[in-house]
Amino acid sequence: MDGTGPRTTGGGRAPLDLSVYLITDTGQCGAFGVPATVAAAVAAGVTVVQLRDPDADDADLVVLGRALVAELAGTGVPLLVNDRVHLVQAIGADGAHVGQGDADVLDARALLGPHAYLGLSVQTASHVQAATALPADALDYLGVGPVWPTGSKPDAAPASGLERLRELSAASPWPCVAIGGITVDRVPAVAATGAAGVAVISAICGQPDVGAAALALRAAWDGAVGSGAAEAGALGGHAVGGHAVGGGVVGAGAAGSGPDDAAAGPHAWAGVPTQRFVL
Ligand code: TZP
Ligand code: MG
Repeated sequence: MDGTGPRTTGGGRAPLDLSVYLITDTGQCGAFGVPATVAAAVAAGVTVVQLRDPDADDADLVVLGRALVAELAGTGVPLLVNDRVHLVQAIGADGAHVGQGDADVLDARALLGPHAYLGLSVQTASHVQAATALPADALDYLGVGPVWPTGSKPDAAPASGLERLRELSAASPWPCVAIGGITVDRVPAVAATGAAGVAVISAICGQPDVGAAALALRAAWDGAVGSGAAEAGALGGHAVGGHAVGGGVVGAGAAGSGPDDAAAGPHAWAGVPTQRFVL
């Protein structure tokens, strides 16, 4: 490492750019479809995609996941699989995201190996505390929420609000992505808590113009964290707030983020301009 590239976490994983994180919902994507939604959203600046379809059986999820892998090829945007850690390899995804009631984190990490990403949902301070007892490189990030009520997950925990998000983000040695009821208007309040990004379903899936919806989230996040809006014009295309969009991106890692930086303070990754390369 020469000090200029992205910092790495355990297993040599480059830190994730969690800033605008799309979770797919096959029903909400409707006739437009999940792959087209992902393509439009990523072209507009989404930085992580999570494949989530609790109703699909394993075989159908693998087919859909492979379609997303093909859609994301060359973009540098990672695909994570919700819950079903055992399908990550068959799909060719980059990792998984598990909830409190899903696979044990260490079992999931053992199945995934050291190079895949792994995120964990938390709702309470004791969830964060339990996670911090794990080896730091077992996880890459925490998902915190629902922050606001959500219609997208019928069995979601009660909404816990911005103060809880602030508290858990501060307590977490990993970057935290906020989830649940997040709209464009709520992005600045989320960014002010020290969270590393916003994870959404309904703010993108099923929107009349998926690309415009994702672009609005991208612009809201970049505006809120002040990540070099002035230099965006120099990147060409539909550059928004320092993130080049409208084309593929590679090298989605953010400098100085993740567990390695815990000593620098709980918010070492917040607002750090993302290192991205336009294809
Ligand atoms: N986990 C906690 S809330 C939620 C999940 C999967 C759903 C978020 O969906 P939306 O539509 O962005 O509120
Ligand atoms: Mg789950």
